Amino acid sequence: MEIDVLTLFPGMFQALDYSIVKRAKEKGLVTLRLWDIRDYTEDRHRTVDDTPYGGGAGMVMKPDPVYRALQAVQASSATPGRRVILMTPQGRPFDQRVARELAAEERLIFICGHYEGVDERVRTLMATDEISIGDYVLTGGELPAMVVIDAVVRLIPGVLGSELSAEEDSFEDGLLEYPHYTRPRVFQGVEVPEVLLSGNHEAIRLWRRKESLRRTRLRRPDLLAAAQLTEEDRRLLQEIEAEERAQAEGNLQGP
Ligand code: 9D3
Repeated sequence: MEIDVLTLFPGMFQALDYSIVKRAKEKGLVTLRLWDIRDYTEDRHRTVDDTPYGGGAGMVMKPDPVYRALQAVQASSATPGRRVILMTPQGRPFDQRVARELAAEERLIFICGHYEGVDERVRTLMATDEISIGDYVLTGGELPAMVVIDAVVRLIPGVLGSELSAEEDSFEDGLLEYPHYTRPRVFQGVEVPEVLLSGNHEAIRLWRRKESLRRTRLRRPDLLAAAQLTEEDRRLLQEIEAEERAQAEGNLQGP
C-alpha cells in the first residue's frame, strides 16, 4: 500500500517509527511519503493560513498550497490515489469497520488540517472522505492520521504474523476481550483464576467467552446489543445475570 500524508508537521510522523508501520515499510508492504504543505506555498513568507472571511477568532488553512501539494502527490505515483481522506472533527467516526475498508485500498492520501480548520474548498474540491477519530478536540489532524494509518497498516496481509486472522475473527463478534494472565500465579495476593491452570481447554474457552460477555455487558452495552450472539452466548449471559441477582441478594442480607 502507498500512503501519502499532506501536513504542516511531517516531523510528527516519526512516531510511526515506533509502530507496526516501521516493520511494514521494512517488509516492503507499505510506502509512506510525507509532504510538507508549506513547500507548496508561493509567497516570500510561505504563508499557509489566513484570517477567516466573515471575521472571528483563529486562522484558517489556505486551500491553494494544499491543492498544489495534492497535485504533486497525485503525479508522484502511477497508482491512482482514489481516496483522499481529510482528517476533520466533522468526519465519519473511525472504527474497525472503516479500518478494514481502507486496508483494501492500494493507495491512501491523507490531508491533515491544523489551526481552527481548513478552507471549505479543501473538503469540497479535494477530499473524497472525511474521518474523525472521536468526539474530543485535538490541535490538528496529524495524531488522528497516525491512528488511522496504524490501524489500517496492521490489517494489510503479511504485516502481522499469523496471529491476525484469528484476532480479527474475535473482533468480528464485537465483544471486549477476556482478562489475560501470565506468571506469577499469585501477584500481590491476587491469584490467577483456577480454571486457567486446569488444562481443560473447553472449560477455559467457556470461561473466557463468559468473561468477554460479562465485561462487554458491564462496560459497553452498546456493543453487546449489536453483537451476533450464539445460543451458548445467551446461556452464558443468563448465568451472568443469575450471578448478579445472587450478588444483589447477598448485598441485601448484609455480611
Ligand atoms: C475551535 C473550533 N473547533 C471546533 C470544536 C474546530 C476545530 C478544528 C480543528 C477543532 C480542532 C481541530 C483540530 N482537529 C483535527 O483536525 C482533527 C480531529 C480532532 O480534533 N478530534 C478527533 N478527530 C480529529 S480528525 C482531525
